[in-house]
Parts: sequence; structure tokens; C-alpha cells
Amino acid sequence: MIRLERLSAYLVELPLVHPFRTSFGEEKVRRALLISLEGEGKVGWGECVAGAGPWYSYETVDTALQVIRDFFLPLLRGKPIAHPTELGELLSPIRGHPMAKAALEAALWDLYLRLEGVPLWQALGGVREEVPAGVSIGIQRDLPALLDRVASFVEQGYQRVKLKVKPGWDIQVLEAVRERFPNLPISVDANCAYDLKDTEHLKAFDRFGLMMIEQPLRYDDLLGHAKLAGALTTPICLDESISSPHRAWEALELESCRIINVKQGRVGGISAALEIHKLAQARGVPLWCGGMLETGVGRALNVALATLPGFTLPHDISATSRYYREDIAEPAFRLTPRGTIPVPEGPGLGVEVVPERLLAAQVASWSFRL
Ligand code: OSB
Ligand code: MG
Repeated sequence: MIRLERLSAYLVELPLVHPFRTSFGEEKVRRALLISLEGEGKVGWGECVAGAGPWYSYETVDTALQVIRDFFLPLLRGKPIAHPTELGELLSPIRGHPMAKAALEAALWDLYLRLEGVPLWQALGGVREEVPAGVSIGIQRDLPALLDRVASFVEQGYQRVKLKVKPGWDIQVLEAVRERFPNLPISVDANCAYDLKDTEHLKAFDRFGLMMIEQPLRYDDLLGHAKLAGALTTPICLDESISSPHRAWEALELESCRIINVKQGRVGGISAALEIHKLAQARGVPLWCGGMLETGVGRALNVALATLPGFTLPHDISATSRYYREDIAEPAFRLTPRGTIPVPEGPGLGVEVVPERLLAAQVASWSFRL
């Protein structure tokens, strides 16, 4: 039994090495909320993947902090926990807020496994010690800048590139990149920038031999995606639309997608991600692990998840240096010459938060007795 003693929250800001532009905006600095749980003499860490504002999802770092403080804490107080999978039941009265729940669940798994001395990837049933790395490339100033960027990542050894697209930055982009890199595995991510009325336009993507088109339509439009899927040969992958295991089930039943991008934060945590893994495996639907420009804490969790057998496509898991000059956690993630990212070896998440770096990146912090 773990008696939890303290929950702390740290709002940090890390400047990105390169600004990241998508169809919904540009990020120059990653604002992240880190959660730590103390108990039985150890500390576990979790990262909340909510953004600074409600653009990718309705959650923000501030809404996450609020629900954790006002609604999660009272449910946790005075309740010893035998295993992290008990958290779902404890938090079941709370509707929504998957990213806030996921951050807490991550910290609990990390604490639990540090006490047990077991690495997360092993506890989850991982089957590989390194995962294939892809890289997500934001919308650039112009085509030459994009081509340079793609060339640099291909040279580094990434196994596929994902290009962010939107109306006005799509067909010409694909023509240019495909011409220069005829055999490169390429996917595109629209972050909801198109409409079902754009079906004819989207059909033009089919000739570029893309691995998939990610989230072309609205975040809540499973039916629209099912209709679009019937018109395209390029497989549809859903990201924003898969906000829970139940939504994954609906999407699979409706045939809204042939591939799922799993982000444990978006779906409500590790247990929810494992449920989706089970659903997808039963139907032979391939998964891959998405990213949210996480710090090393969140990335460690993504790497562990990506070792599961159903995660078969290259992930949005890139080297630390692609995101940050200096991360708050150690060791940094490095790309191998094989284009993979190795799983950290230590217990739990397998990375350590460096106190001086946390302090340097910190904007505010809170601490609550449990
Ligand atoms: O849509 O996959 C996305 C980053 C922030 C928010 C949404 C997305 C992304 C990425 C980056 O594509 C993935 C990464 O962390 O490398
Ligand atoms: Mg996406």
C-alpha cells in the first residue's frame, strides 16, 4: 500500500529550439505542467500535456491545475493505493479533463514502479528496447526552408517525416517534398484544418503515396471522417478525435480511421491508452505514439508506451535536441544510427528531473499535503 504524502505542481516554460507552427497556431515556448507525488520515501513524476491555451484541446495547464487542486486532491486524501490502476475508479466521478487525469496517473505509475524497482516499459508489457523515431515538421516560412528542414532530419536518420498541412500549404508542399525525396515515408497532419466539402481537394493527396493523413476534419467529427475515408485511398489516422477509449471504439466501429495516433494524455492516461491498444489489436489496426512537444518526463512515458506490440509505425518521438537545448530531465533522448530512440533503463519512467534545471525553467509552483 502506498500512502501518498504530497502532491506538487510546477509550471515550467522551455524555449523550443525551433518555433512549431501548425494549422492552429505557433508555439515558441512550451508551457508545461509537471506533477510530482511523494510517498513511502520516493517521488514519482508526471507531465500534463495540456497547452497554454485551448487550441489543440479544451484543456489548458490552468484548467488542469484547477481540477487537480479542487477536485482530484479531495478524492485522493486519506486513501492508500495498492496499484496505479486503482486511480481510474477513484477519479471516476470527474467527467472529462483527460490530460489532468493522465498527469496524475503518470506520477502514480512512476512512484509505484520506483518503489518496486521496475521500468515502466516492462510493467506495461513492452516487447522492444528501442522505438522507431519519426519527426513532425511544422509549417515553415517557405518551401526552400521546409526542404532544408526535411533534408536535415532525413540526414539524421529519422524513419519518417510528418508534414503539417493546411489549406494553402499542402499540394505544392507535397509536390516539392515528394520530388526531392521520392522514397521517403511521409505522412501529413492537418490538425482539423479541412472540411468534408474539401473532399475533392483532399483526393489530390492520394497521388503522393502518403503513409496517412492525420486528423483532416473537425476534432469531434467521427462521421465526417468515415465519409471521407470512403473517398480517399490514403489511410486516415485520427488524433484529436480519439479523446477516450470509448471514442476509439466508436471510430473503429464507424471505420472513421485505419490508424490511431495514441497520446496517453489526450485519452486520459496510461490505463486508457492500454484499453485502446487492446481494441486496436483485436482488429489489426496499427497504432503509433504521438507527441505534444513534451519535456523528458512526458517523452519517457511515450517511449515506454511505444514498446507495446501494437505500436508498429514510426512515432512522433524525436531526440531531445530536436525540441530543447536543455531539458529539465536526464538523460536526454538521442537518435541511434538506426533511426530509433532507446528506452531508458531505470525504474519507473527511467529519467530524473534535475532540480536546478526545474528551478531555472519554473514560472510558478504549488505544493499540497495529502
Ligand atoms: O497534432 O500531433 C499533433 C504537437 C503539439 C500538438 C499537437 C501535435 C503536435 C505534433 C508534435 O505534431 C509531435 C512531437 O511532440 O514531436
Ligand atoms: Mg496530430
